[in-house]
Amino acid sequence: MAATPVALAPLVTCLYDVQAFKFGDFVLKSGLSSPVYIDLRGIVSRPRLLSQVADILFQTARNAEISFDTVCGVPYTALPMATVLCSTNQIPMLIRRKEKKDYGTKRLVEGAVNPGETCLVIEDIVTSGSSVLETVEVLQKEGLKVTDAIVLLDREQGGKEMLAAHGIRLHAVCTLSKVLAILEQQQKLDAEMVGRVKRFIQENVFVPGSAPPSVPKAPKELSFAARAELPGTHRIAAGLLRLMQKKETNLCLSADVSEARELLQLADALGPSICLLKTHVDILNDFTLDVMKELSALARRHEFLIFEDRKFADIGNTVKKQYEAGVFQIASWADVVTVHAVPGSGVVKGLGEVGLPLQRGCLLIAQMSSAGSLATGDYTDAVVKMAEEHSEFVVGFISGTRVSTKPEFLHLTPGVQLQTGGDNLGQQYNSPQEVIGKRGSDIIIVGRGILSAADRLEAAEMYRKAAWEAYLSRLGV
Ligand code: 5BU
Repeated sequence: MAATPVALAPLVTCLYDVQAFKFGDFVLKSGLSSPVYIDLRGIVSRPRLLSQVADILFQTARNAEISFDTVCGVPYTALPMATVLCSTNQIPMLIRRKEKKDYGTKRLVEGAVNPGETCLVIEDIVTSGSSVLETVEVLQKEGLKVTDAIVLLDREQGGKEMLAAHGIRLHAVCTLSKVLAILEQQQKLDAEMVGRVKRFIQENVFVPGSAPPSVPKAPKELSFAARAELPGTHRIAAGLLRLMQKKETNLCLSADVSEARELLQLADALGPSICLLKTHVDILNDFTLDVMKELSALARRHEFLIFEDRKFADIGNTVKKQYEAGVFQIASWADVVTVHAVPGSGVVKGLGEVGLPLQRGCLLIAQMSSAGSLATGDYTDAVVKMAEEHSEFVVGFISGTRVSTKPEFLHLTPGVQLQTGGDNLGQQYNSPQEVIGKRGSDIIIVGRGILSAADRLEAAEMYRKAAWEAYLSRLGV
């Protein structure tokens, strides 16, 4: 598609005419003294200008050849811009609420949220990039992909670089230098003021990590080794984090096979490459407790943990029995199990009564990888809260993205393959780089990506390396 150039001079002139740019001496919200003040809020009162701005934002997205399913404007100034853009071009829109979630049970993102879809973020003006990032993180927490943001005006104070460090490409319709050049050429600004503004911009570039006073500093990313030593880290999580660091692996094998012999062969051959081996024990045709004893011996030899993906989802009294007894006696051999939070906290309490004395842990399912999953938004938030209230037994989450900022919790993500796509029953795949590098998860769970390969060990090593490298680059190593 040939790019249509965006005519900047008429736009800048219109913005100047509506007094969007003020030059003089101002004190910004951050406390900084600035020779320039930009306020694009007046655009909403000029319908023709608002339409023009929306068209230009859309044209900029097209010129950059970005593909997206939905659009979300950063509240509030960019909201009407996104609305006009979406309405004109018949694109579904999402609204991000700005209110903190403790104000009630309202959703943080309104509109049809389909996890896995790509959302384009629209912003009016970017300085440090923190407002865009805040919206991006809320959208990602809902399972949406965000790769690009379009901004009407980039003040060129480090926002583009900061967002790039978080995997977001920022495309600016216009930069502050360009505005200065146009206004100087139109003799609306003298050379002295242009010089002052340019110096101000250069002297106030926010380098990633040194946030401006008004922007809360992002918590420093801790290594797996450091997270293992935090006082609040669960014993199981600490052990797992240590072995991950030692073996340099954040790969969990989903060993979805139906014969015990194949399960044990896989555990022996791939054991050195993995930190966890995940089972669906009820898939096995020839389950015996002796098989699980052999599996436990292999787990000790190769240093990985056993994870039964049981997805307990009943009242506490029932799950307690399902966990401890019956044919499978899961608690006797599984270090961790998955749990649905839907019954309420009784499910965790019931399992804890059996698991805690055995020093076991559980993972709460905060999001699922399957299309149309109902585990999103408020539900996910409630799961995180439940985990925090039961951190004696909950070691982390199954989720597509990082859902908790607490480094004590682990995030494990299924639906991972090197090739993105899905199966014909709703599974959706993301790459290890996307899951670990961009969405902030810790461990990838891979089944068919490895099991369907001609050489399973070679495939496991490929996944191990991809996930480990994504983790290292996240740390900035
Ligand atoms: P796959 O072959 O890589 O698609 O297998 C994924 C495994 O993870 C499989 O055992 C699922 O039961 C499991 N899984 C999942 O795919 N998605 C989820 O949200 C949860 C578990 Br929870």
